[in-house]
Amino acid sequence: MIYVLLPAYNEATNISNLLRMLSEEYAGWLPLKPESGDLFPSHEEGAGLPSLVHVIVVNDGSADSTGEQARSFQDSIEVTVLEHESNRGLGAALSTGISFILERCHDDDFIFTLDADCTHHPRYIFQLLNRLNQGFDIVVASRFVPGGKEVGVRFFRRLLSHGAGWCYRLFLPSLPLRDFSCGFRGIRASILRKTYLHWNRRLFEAPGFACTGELMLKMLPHTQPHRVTEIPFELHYEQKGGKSKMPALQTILGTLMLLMRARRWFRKETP
Ligand SMILES: Nc1nc2c(ncn2[C@@H]2O[C@H](COP(=O)(O)OP(=O)(O)OP(=O)(O)O)[C@@H](O)[C@H]2O)c(=O)[nH]1
Ligand SMILES: [Mg+2]
Repeated sequence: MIYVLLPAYNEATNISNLLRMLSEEYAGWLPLKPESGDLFPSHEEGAGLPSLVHVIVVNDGSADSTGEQARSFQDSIEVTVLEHESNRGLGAALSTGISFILERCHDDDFIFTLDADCTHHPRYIFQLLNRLNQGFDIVVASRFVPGGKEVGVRFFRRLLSHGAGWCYRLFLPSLPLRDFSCGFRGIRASILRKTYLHWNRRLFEAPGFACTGELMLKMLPHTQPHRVTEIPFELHYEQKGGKSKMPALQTILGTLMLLMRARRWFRKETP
C-alpha cells in the first residue's frame, strides 16, 4: 500500500489540483506497476483492494476551504482528511499524519510526504517508489543532485534552501544526502515505525519548518547509508498558488539548533 501524507494549511487554491494530478499519475502508473506480489507482499491482489493509494490530508486549522475540498474529492484514490481545530504548525501536522498511518500500515508499505502547494509534482511519487522497490529505505526527491533544480524560486528563498544545504553538509559531512530540507520523500514504513517508537512524542521538537530536516536526521540512524538515496527533482515554484508560509527566522534558528544537537546522534550508534 502507498500512503501519501499531505500537510495542508490554507491550500484551497492547490489541494484539488494536486489530488487530481495524483489521481491521474496513479491511473497512468497502474498498468505499468510491477506484480503486486513483489511490490506489496503482504497484500493480496483482487477485488477486496479498492485502491493502492491512500492519501492522508492533515488540514491544520486552515481558514479557507482546504478541508471541504479535500473531503469532496472522489476518484480512484482513497482520501482521508484529518482535522486540527486550530493551526498547530507543520511538525504537529506531520506527527498527526504519521501516527494515523503507522496505526494502519504494514512494515513493507511505503509512505510519501510532499507539500500540498503544487510545487511538488506527484509523478515523482512513482519514481521514488521504483527506488524503494529496489531495496532502498529512504529516497529523497532532491533539488541538489545532478538533474535536480528549482524553477521560479526568488533569490531570498533560494538562498535559504541552499544555505540550509550548506549547513547540513558542514555540520554533518558524513551523511549520505544533499537535500535535507525538501519535504518530498519516500520512506519504507518499517523505518518510520522504528523512528517513531524511538522518539514517540518527541519526534518533532524543532521550531518552524526545521522539522522537515529533523525527521530525516532522526530516521537516518535507523537505516544504513547504502539504503538511502536521492533522485533528481525539479521544484516548480511558479506552480504555487498563494504565498510562502515558511517562518524564515524561526526555521533558520531551528535548523542551527537542530544541527548542533544532531551531531551527538551520529557519534553514537543510535540517537
Ligand atoms: N500543517 C501545517 N502545514 C503547513 C503549515 N504551514 C505550511 N504548511 C504546509 O506545509 C507545506 C510546506 O509549506 P510551504 O508554504 O509550501 O513551505 P515551503 O515549501 O518550505 O516554502 P515555500 O515553498 O517558500 O512556500 C505545505 O503543504 C503547506 O500547506 C502549518 O502551519 N501547518
Ligand atoms: Mg512548498
